[in-house]
Amino acid sequence: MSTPIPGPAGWPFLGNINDIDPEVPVKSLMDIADKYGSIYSLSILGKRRVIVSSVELLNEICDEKRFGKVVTAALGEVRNLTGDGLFTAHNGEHNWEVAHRVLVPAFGPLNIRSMFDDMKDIASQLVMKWARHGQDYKVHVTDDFTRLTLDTLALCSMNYRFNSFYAEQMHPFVDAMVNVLSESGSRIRRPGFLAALYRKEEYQYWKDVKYLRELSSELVQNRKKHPGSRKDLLHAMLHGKDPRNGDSLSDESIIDNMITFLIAGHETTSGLLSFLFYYLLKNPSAYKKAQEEVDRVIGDASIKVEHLSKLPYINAVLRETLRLQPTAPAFSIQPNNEIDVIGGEYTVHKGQPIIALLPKIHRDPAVYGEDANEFKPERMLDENFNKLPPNAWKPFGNGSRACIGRPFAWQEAQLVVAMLLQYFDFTLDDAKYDLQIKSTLTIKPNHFYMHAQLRHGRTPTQLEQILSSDGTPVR
Ligand code: FDE
Repeated sequence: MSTPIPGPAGWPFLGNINDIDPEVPVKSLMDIADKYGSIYSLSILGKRRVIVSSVELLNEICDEKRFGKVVTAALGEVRNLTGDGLFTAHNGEHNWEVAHRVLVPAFGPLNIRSMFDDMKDIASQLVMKWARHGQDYKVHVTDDFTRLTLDTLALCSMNYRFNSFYAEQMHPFVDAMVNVLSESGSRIRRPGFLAALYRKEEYQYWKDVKYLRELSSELVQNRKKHPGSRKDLLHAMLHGKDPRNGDSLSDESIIDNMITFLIAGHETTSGLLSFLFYYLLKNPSAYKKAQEEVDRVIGDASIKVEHLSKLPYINAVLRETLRLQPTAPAFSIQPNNEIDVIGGEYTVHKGQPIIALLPKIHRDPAVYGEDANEFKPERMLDENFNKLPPNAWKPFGNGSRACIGRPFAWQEAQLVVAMLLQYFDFTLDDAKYDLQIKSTLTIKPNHFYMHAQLRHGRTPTQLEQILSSDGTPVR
């Protein structure tokens, strides 16, 4: 017996396109879930999709024996830029397998630990910027965190410095990347035969794709000429061999993956940091606990990698932020078989993507209770986190296609949050500000500003001395 999947009625051909606000599609998808429940379907320009919003259904579709990642919609468009790189590869593509096996160890805990000093280098630039600007300066939170995450990725993965903190404008690489990503979203909303009407957009899109690939190619060639001794991700891609068949990555594949890391790792992590500060500022008792933890564990010392494992409350704050605001808010899978049944009654077909709508799943009252919409880091402390039912918290995706950059992003976020709480007191620019969301492929707060005041009456010069010390306390 199969039950029809509910959903809003649509127009012929256009389908439900008008039910989705192109500015914040996630919000529209969440609103429709409120009306139609934990499973519904939509049709857009003739393509049908199923959207699931409960932990129970997500748990079922996380079974990789039955379901696997599908690259569709905006992510499908991003293939124009990153080809069969890790993020945009179809399940089972050969280049994915090679790159995955070569890169898993490179993203492993030991390697990530060795990136600590470079991460701290960039984090210190952020800290010094805010210190020197002083407390009257209106910090554009998402912009500065984007500078931070982009520079960190480029430095740690390929020893390239964007030096975003030394420029008023973002690096042209960022503009090109942002444009390609936002066009990837727009292109799926216009049928192919309308492309001719968007000549200007199309021209810019392909120009940006070309620029991004050329710049990346230069970086690869440059490294080949001057190999040096760095064991970063680029090194791993140039010299690593697939343990299974001895294959190496082609230059094309290296470029695909270099751009992939920048795309996958910078907006998601900068969104995470931005949301986190929003929630701390709106929840003074959580803010206080986080800061007390930092003061207790790190005190006046210059942070070291050993400190990071001793910050359970900060960890919980990071997890709780990604629960409420999973910055990659959805991932798509499809059945491995032509046909399957989920929830015991709904028929789903291969080729029809099933979207896991994470911000809804992460607020499932059956798992998180009636206060699921509230920010409560305590529920994410290890002892509670480890008791969550399987697949109740999936901000890093699922199974073999889950986020390879997770340890990287986690270490970076822990470090930055700890340093910022250690050195500054933060306030909202507008005490009445309520969260607004901006969405591209990822989500981040919109129009979010804060102020940063150095603690303990320190001067920027004193702070600089602390940062450059070897970790022994300086007052
Ligand atoms: C991936 C990922 C995912 C999945 C998607 C799908 O499924 O479609 C997710 C959900 C994610 N990721 C999320 C995230 C968050 C954060 C914060 C991050 N992420 C970060 C990062 C950093 C870096 C570097 C990265 N990231 C990377 C990456 C990659 C490469 C990928 C793909 C994988 C495969 O193999 O597929 C991902 N990431 Fe992430």
